This record gives sequence, structure tokens and C-alpha cells, in this order.
Amino acid sequence: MEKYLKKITQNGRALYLAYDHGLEHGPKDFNEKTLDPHFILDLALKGKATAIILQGGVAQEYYYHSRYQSVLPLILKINGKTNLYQTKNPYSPITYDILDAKKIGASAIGYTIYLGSAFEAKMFKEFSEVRSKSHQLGLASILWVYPRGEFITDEDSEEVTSYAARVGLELGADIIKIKYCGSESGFRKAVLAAGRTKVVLSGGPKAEKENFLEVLRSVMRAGAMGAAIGRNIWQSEDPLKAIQSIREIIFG
Ligand code: FBP
Repeated sequence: MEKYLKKITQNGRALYLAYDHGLEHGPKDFNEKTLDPHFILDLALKGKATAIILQGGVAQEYYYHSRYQSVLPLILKINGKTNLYQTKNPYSPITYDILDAKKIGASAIGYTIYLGSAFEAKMFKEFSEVRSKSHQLGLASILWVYPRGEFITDEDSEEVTSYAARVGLELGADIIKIKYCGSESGFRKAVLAAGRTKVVLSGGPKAEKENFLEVLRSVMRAGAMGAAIGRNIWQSEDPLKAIQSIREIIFG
């Protein structure tokens, strides 16, 4: 598994700049500057992100054959959905071909599973194909494990978070991306449950700066490999400063 992680880790740590929100949430997440993918790609470079997370369309138009391609690894998010259709049982369809992802320079493939959704079985099957094809192409597989479904009462509970982490290991993901469960000890249990699968924190909505950095510190103490963060970087007043402070905590 380690061999797939080389391109998307530095000294065993990772800071991924997430920018797939145009699909997941729509342009309301962006301002005039951050609406432009060039601004985010420059930010990833200046802030020394380990990799950038993009959906296929943005990657093919702004990353492929660009000056970023040789210096900034790409994690291509291969499924996604909008939030225009609200349901208790979400499903995230495949949005891009995995061979095309390799062609445009991806080093890893990202896939979201909504654990507990009525469509969980379908997503398990899809991920098993994504994981297997990724490895055949020499790409890492990163699993966003988000517990969401009609029987899940607290998506961020310690118990559910550990369950999400364990599922990542059971399904053979190289890395899992999970949300914070509210405590360092709870997150440590999740990291332990993930076993040899590496864990990164999923950033979440924009929070007060110091609170967010404190969460990140506790996640790193709990044994995480790093974080994949979008809004808490590029929705900050000073996105470059924000990514630098985050980098210092992860790599410091
Ligand atoms: P953030 O750091 O902005 O939370 O980004 C992480 C992420 O997983 C993105 O990759 C994705 O677009 C978004 O969160 C989805 O969040 P949610 O499903 O909670 O709306």
C-alpha cells in the first residue's frame, strides 16, 4: 500500500487542498477570487499543499497540460453529487472515467461512500472496482467515509466515526478521510480502528480560526496522517496565511 502513497505524502504526512465544492455545494461557497480555479491552484502551490483535490472537469480544463501538473500532485474525485436533491439516503454517482483520470495526471482517486445510506451496497461495489482499477494504474485510493442515512442519528458521534474508520480498512482504502468526532480520545479510537489505513481529517464548514487549528492539533496528536481541507483555507480572510498555519501544524 505504501507504494501508492509516495506521490501524495511528504515525510509520511499530508495536506490536501480540497476544491470539489463547485459540484457538492455550488458556487455559493466561493467569492470572486476563489471561483477561479487558477487562484486555488496557485494557493496550493504557494502554500505547499501535498496535493490538490479536483473533480474531473476542473482538472482537465485547468490542471492537465498546465504549469501545475509537474509540481502539484492531483487527487481526482471520481464521484460526486449536488445538494439540490435532499434525501436521507444519499448516493454519489461516478462522474469521471478512471482511465481519463490517469491520462490527465491523477496520482490518486477519491471516492465518497455514505455509510448507512440505503445505497451503501451499491457504493461498496463501486468502490471495490475503483480501488482495484486505481491500483492497476498505480494510483492510490482515498475513501471519503461520511456516515449518512435514515438510521444514523448522530453522524459525528465517536462510535459512528470509529465505525467509518474501520470500514475504510475493511474495504481496502489506502487513505480515509473522516470528520472530527468532537474529542481527541474519540479520534484516537478511530485512528486505531483504521489500523494500517491512513487517516486524514475532513475540514468541514468554516470555523473560527483558533478553534479549527486546535481541532487539527488534537487530530494530529491522535495519530492522523494529516488533513484534507477546503473552506477553512480558501474561505479565510487570508487563505495563504491559513494554509501556512495548517501546514505548520501538520509538518511542524
Ligand atoms: P471542506 O474542508 O471544505 O469541508 O471540504 C471537504 C469536503 O469533503 C469536500 O471534499 C466536499 O466538497 C465537501 O467537504 C462535502 O461536504 P459535505 O458532504 O459535508 O457537504
